[in-house]
Amino acid sequence: MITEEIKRAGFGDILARVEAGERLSTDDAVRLYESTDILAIGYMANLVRERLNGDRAYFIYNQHINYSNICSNLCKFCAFGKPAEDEQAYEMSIGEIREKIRERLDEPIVEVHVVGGIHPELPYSYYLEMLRAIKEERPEIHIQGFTGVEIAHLAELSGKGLKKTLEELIEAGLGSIPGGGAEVFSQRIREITCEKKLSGEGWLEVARTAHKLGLKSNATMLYGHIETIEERVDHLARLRELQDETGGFMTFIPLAFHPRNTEMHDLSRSTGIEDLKNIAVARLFLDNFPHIKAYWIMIGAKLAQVALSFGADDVDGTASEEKITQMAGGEAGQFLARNELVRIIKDAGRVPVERDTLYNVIREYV
Ligand code: V47
Repeated sequence: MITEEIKRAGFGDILARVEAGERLSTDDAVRLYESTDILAIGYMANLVRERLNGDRAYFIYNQHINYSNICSNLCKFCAFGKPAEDEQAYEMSIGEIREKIRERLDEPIVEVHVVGGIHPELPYSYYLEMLRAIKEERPEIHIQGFTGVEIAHLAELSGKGLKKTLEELIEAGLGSIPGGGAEVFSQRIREITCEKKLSGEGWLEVARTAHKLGLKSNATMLYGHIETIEERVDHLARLRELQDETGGFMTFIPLAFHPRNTEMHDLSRSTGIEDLKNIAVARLFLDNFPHIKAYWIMIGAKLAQVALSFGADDVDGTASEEKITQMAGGEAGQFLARNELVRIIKDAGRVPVERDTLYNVIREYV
């Protein structure tokens, strides 16, 4: 019996808490991370996953627009951001962004995921115009845009504070906020890898302010570089605490560090077990997050399939033209057709559910 094996692995007490629906402690999370007994951890994560989401596995028909890679933060783990003078630097005009939306009007896209670097020169008006232009081209589309780091930058540009800036972005068409920019909240990690970036507290403050305005958002954690297990658990604990306060997070997405073309290129890619463990521990610890995403672009479609039995209930979406992972050596590809996503999910024994950004069901593929 698997439960006997879990007890033999030393997790009898954690299993009892999971079965009783009780919250896990930070010590529990550290113990889980330290273990290599992936089947024991996965079994428990799957119990929570099925309790919350049954057999459903969500995906979305979406489009990514990375409007510019020019960035003044230049984080050591990032291959996407470039200084303005770099030969690979680019920025899209509002006209080019319109064209990106127009090009795909014949596809049933429900969400556009818009993120970019912290551009030193683009004015605040560019961002408002971008939102309005996307909505003009495709009024019904949901714009999930601007990481907490970009939003804090926009608040500085506008000089109007976070709340007012968010209100203006919402007015211009912003529908929700993606989970990027969280990295690892630890000040130690930020000083070494991204010293110019918004602090962990700053990121959490953007999420708090957004949630209070009724805007939903996601959260990520970039793992597999120089962070310790304790720093991962601290990151998750801070997210769980804020979620208790606001309830505004929809999904947690662990992001596997890709070293190629970054200043940290001497590090190795995470292993499959590490990827699964990050998904499973997140599912077990973040008891107040409705969804855990296995982002296939970063961990590959095959491992995302397995992750659907290790705590994940979402695989992201069709996602063409995503650049952040590609620039850092991602090999999973940039586009999966809807029927491929459906096949991947069905083969994993789950029911594919096409969703919109806010997890309203568009279609179930039974
Ligand atoms: O904030 C940067 C990460 C994030 C690398 O909300 C890297 O549904 C791995 O947050 N290797 C942006 N990761 C992407 C993101 C995201 C993606 C998909 C869905 C959602 C969502 C959010 O990518 C950045 C950073 O943490 N990142 N460089 C790298 N070399």
